[in-house]
Amino acid sequence: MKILLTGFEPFGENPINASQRLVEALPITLNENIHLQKLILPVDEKRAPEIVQQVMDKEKPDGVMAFGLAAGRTDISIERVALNLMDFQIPDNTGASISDAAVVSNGPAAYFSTLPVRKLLNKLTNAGIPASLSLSAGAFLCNQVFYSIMHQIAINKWDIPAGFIHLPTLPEAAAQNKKPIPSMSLDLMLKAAKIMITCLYEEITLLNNDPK
Ligand code: PCA
Repeated sequence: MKILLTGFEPFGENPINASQRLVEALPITLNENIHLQKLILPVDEKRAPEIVQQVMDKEKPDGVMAFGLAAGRTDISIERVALNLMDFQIPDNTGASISDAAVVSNGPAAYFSTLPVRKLLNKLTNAGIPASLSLSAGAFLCNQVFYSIMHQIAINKWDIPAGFIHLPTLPEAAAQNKKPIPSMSLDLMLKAAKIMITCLYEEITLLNNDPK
């Protein structure tokens, strides 16, 4: 089974992007059944959705788990909703600043994550990892990529789960931040990602064995 993982390069005032570090640090196989396809996206509102779409078209993953940094968040935030809205508070890495625009014109207002969000949350908290469900991935690149992934799956009628996870800052980045912000170690994020990917794998296996 192939699971696509995406992270983002650094952006804005964040010299390190925890999502890039996490995706890069994960192995390519989690066990003999789980193969991880890893992709680091530019913080570029034009190229990021194009790149992820091309890779999904080519690779046809069995599931997608996208990651991004949300500096200031206190825990692993499992996003529930992708909104059809771009309203940047800061420019992307090309200097583009977008307000009040749709991700996909005439697309639906929103998509729900199709990851087993409640199960992911319970598995994380049972393992002693701070986590929560989040109602908004913001209106910047993370939400845009999340929405683009969900839209592509919907229009192609692919039967695959996908969703987005926001991460706190890494301690080494928090240590350099002007204001005090919460942080989480890469080790704990790695443990969290492995738990979530395994849970997603189990969910996909369950769905594939469902006779309906
Ligand atoms: N976080 C930003 C974009 C890239 C990233 O890692 C966001 O939350 O939209």
